[in-house]
Amino acid sequence: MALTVDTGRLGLATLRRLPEQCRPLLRPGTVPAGIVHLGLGAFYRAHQAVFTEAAVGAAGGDWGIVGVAPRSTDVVEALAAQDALFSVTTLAPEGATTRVVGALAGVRHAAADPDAVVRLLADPAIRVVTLTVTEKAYQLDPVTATLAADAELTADLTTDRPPRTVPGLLVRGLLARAAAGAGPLALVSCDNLPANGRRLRGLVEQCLALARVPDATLDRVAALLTCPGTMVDRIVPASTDATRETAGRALGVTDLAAVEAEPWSQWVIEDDFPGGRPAWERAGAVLTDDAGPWERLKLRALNGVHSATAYLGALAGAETVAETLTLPHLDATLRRLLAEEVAPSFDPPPDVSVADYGEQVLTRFGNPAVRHRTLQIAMDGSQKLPQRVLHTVADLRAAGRSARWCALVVAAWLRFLLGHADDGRPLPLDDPLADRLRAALAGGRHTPAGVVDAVFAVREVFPADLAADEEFRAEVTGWLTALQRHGVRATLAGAR
Ligand code: CS2
Repeated sequence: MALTVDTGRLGLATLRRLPEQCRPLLRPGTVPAGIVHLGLGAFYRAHQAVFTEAAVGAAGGDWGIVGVAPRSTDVVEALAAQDALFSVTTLAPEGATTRVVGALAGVRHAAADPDAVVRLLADPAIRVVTLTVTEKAYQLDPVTATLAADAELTADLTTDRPPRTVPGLLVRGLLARAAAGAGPLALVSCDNLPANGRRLRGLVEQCLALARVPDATLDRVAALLTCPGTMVDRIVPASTDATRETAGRALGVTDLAAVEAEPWSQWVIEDDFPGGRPAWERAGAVLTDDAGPWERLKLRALNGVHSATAYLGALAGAETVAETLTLPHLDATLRRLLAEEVAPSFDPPPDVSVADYGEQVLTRFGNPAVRHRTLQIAMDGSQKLPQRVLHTVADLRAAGRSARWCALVVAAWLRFLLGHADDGRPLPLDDPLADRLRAALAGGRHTPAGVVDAVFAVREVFPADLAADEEFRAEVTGWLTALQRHGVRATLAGAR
């Protein structure tokens, strides 16, 4: 689709033409690089890049960011053509505002030149490496967090070829850094994984073991590294032509790397940075000793409810989250999920009320200006459901409580896996375990009990004790029966 604005391209040369309120806080090229970021998706550009720009703008420091795209070429090409500048449009219900962000000091495409990325990770000027690569890129079993390396990662770790996977790049970079004596590094996962810092350290250790690295080298790498945990939060739908058009209108120049996001933005970071860090607290981030309670709050009360909304909405034929929230009775169902199950399942951070947080979440989901597609959130369910819903179930069941509303979410996912919405339209299954899940369901009669039996046997998603929990199975089977017979609307109307 042709863009309506054709008055030039965003870049250093056109900065002065931007309306004053749209200009970046930093000018790329003026802040030396101190951070490497892996994963240049929309979420990163609207979240950590914005925090870091504000922190450096307020407090200074050599914390320019070199952004590395592990796979996608489009974003690197767009950013390279724009001197690493891009805009973020904030979608408040009352109107949109667009601003250019100048946090990136440069961009690289890992697939085009993996060795350059390895050298960068070994560069003493780089003291922080952050990651937003999505859950599946870690190649860890979602339940046990043990390494489930595919053929590409195995080849990265056991041969000399240039690395092609994210863990492969990291490990090669860390080995090069240890060999160069380049000083300590904080490796920071900003993905929605439980205990993401510990998982990332576990990933690195398991990869080094698979690579048969000698003990002395293992010790040197371990001594280099901290892996602070984080909680990251901002709703950032995938960019579309409409995103780029809105940005183009506001800026007066074309921005092919434009992103859009809701107004809310939160970042909680464990303060463990041996080589220093930007003054992120000056940008509103919370620095803490333990991000665990924040992470549980966010994964269970936001992401769990997001997945619930996405599966129920997709089955009911709703295109976006905001549209799903207008389904009769959905709101009441999500409130009961939050109050009766999510809230009692864990201890929240001090002075935080899960009830208030849940209300904010529902208001955020209802923001009509944000067009977040249910099918985008429905992706990769096998990687998401454990920490978003099944950990809540495990904690409730261990305390002798029922997990009825969580069972509805699981049932909605199972029905989604069967591949058809309530009106018969096909639903795509985009999941790294798609083949396993399809095979589990193949051939069987799709009775509710048969579907539960088949999918509960997938150990990467359902741990054995949960799969053996008869009461929980019965709840899921009951909801799935209702969903299959009557559809989402009638099931919600009759939900007690
Ligand atoms: C969403 C998240 O796509 C998804 O699975 O639940 O990306 C969500 O929008 C963010 O975590 C919000 O911080």
